[in-house]
Amino acid sequence: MQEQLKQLEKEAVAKVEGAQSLKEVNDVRVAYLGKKGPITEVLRGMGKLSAEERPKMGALANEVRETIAAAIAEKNARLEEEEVKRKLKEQTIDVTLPGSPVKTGSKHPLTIVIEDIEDLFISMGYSVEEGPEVETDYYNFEALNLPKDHPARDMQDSFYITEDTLMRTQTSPVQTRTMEKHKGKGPVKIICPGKVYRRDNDDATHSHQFMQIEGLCVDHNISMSDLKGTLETVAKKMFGEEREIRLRPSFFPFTEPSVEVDVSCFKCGGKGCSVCKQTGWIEILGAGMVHPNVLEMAGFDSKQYQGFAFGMGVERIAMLKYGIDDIRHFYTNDVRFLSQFKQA
Ligand code: 2NL
Repeated sequence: MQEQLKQLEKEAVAKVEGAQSLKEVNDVRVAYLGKKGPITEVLRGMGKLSAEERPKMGALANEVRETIAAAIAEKNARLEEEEVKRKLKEQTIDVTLPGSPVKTGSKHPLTIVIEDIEDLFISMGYSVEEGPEVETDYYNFEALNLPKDHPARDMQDSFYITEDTLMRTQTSPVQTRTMEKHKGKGPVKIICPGKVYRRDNDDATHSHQFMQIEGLCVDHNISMSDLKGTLETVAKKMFGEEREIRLRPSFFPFTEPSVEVDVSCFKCGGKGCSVCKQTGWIEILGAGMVHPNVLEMAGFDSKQYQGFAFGMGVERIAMLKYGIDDIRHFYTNDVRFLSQFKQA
């Protein structure tokens, strides 16, 4: 019996030593130390032993059990340590490697131009105003000195909702609405960016829907020189500090006098090139002194108050600034186009 127990101990310890994994060690434990294991089996035969031999054999059996258990504990500890070492090696992270880039979107070029102009005017004490895109005939035309049957309405044909409501053709109605709210008291200093609509045949430079920014400044003693100084600041901000502006006489029903504003060519500096069509100048916006009729209809005394106003097409500015050749690029949402306008 003693021999048997010693033999079992040898066998079990050898198997523990040879085990390759925690699971194999556990299998050995179950096989040798379990209730149905060979040691228990041997001890069942103890009944045949004498009274002196029985406790000796019991003590030996316990010793064998403990030896096997100790071998198992030691092996487990070694296997676990090896496992940790293996994992550490396998999962090493090189913290000096560059991170994977995060893809960020970018602003729409029209948004960039609008925000640049907004920032500039806010810095000069203006506020940004918005208003409805579906307008009444009154605010879109009448209040801007364009009475029914005025020939200048032909150039601004629109999409009509009813006889009297239409998609606005300019953002000026926001300005007349804002002037009304001031109840004849200046100053009014606002810019109005937004979508406008025209009945037009779309091509590379025309769209039935586009964006406009209009500006309005109404106060005492406002003159053409205020207009010129302000627009020169705009031109320099948008096209570079070296730019100059030039005013040419023009006509708008809502301003008198009216001007067309050119900026010296940012490509050739004014010598003449393909961008400025050899003239050295590029037209960027229309402007003028607010017509007295417009001031009066909005509740201002035109003897006490004067104002200047201007309007520009945002697409046109963006096309010039970024060298875009087709207005339709702005609306077709091609990421290859849009991703080119990342701001610094
Ligand atoms: C252009 C010309 C212009 C205005 C817009 C305006 C607004 C009020 C009163 C007077 Cl409330 N004028 N706006 C003035 C002159 C020109 O736009 O070519 N736009 C694309």
